[in-house]
Amino acid sequence: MIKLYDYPQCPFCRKVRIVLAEKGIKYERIFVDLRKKEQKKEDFLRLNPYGKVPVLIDDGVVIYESSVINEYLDEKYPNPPLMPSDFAARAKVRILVDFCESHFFPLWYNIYKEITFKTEHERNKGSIEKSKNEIKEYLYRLDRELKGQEYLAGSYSLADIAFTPKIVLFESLGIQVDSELKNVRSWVEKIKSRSSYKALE
Ligand SMILES: N[C@@H](CCC(=O)N[C@@H](CS)C(=O)NCC(=O)O)C(=O)O
Repeated sequence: MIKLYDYPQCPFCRKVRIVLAEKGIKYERIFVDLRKKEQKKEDFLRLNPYGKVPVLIDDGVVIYESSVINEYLDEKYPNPPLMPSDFAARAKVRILVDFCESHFFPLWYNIYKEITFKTEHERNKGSIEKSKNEIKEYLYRLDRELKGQEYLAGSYSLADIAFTPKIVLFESLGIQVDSELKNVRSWVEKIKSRSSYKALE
């Protein structure tokens, strides 16, 4: 059976759990206690030299990096497909996944860490506001990407899945989606209504 080395609240582990849920794949979930630095122990570093979750083991093959894991799962377990078949559309999904992880995530994480790890008094409010404003610009970009379609690549894909663990915390992080961003608003609702959304737990 597939093994997933996992930490429940990790947004990267959540991405992988959503793919496993979408594909109905059964797997064993192995809790890695990040607070106890279990990810930096020798045994774990042999699986992932970066010392980070998620790590997936399938048929003895060890894979790390959530976006790589998700593409592996989609190729090995193609039903339902989470990538379009057309080459150009596949490239577009990868652009959006990269946009999510390399550009959107750092802003989101800046807000997350300020709110999660600091007291109200310690928080850098200016930095939170700056990240929120930049995220707002990115949400306008997503709204344009979504124009005329239900999901980022037309049909549901790894691009939507990359954003899902960030979306789930919008409310608690105080990230608002402007009312004029109708495409983003209905996309968020569609994502939340999928049964795989429960895999975030
Ligand atoms: N680029 C990696 C990032 C994974 C990552 O940052 N995981 C965090 C938890 S959310 C982690 O394991 N942090 C522990 C550490 O850096 O020591 C991926 O996509 O899988």
